[in-house]
Amino acid sequence: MGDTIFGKIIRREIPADIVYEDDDVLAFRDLNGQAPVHVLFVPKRAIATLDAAVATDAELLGRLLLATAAYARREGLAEQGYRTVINCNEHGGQTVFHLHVHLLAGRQMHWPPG
Ligand code: DGP
Repeated sequence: MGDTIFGKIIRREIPADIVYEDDDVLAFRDLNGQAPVHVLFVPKRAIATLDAAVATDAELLGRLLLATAAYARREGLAEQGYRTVINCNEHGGQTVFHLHVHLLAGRQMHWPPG
């Protein structure tokens, strides 16, 4: 799998506004924020898309989601609520092929999305 801009952020080769890090996950603010809070949660070990994930990725994917939820709780976002999004491939709107969870919060979300 080719490297992406998120690989460069993980290796600190380009700057990002990092808000959370543990052994498996890095989180930083989206460059093109769509809500008052828009943070990307990225596994340090790259998986290109959700479609490319396999059974041996289950623990990493679990850690990724739990890190996202714990961050939202710590930041006081959980009670009012938030949205998490994983875009997959072209119709999903994925543009960076290093799987990531968008955490969007701080305003009312609407459904269905456009
Ligand atoms: P997606 O479309 O789901 O692949 O989301 C990719 C997101 O990544 C998009 O919302 C914009 C964001 N993004 C792209 N390049 C950079 C970057 O260099 N830095 C940061 N912080 N975010 C980026």
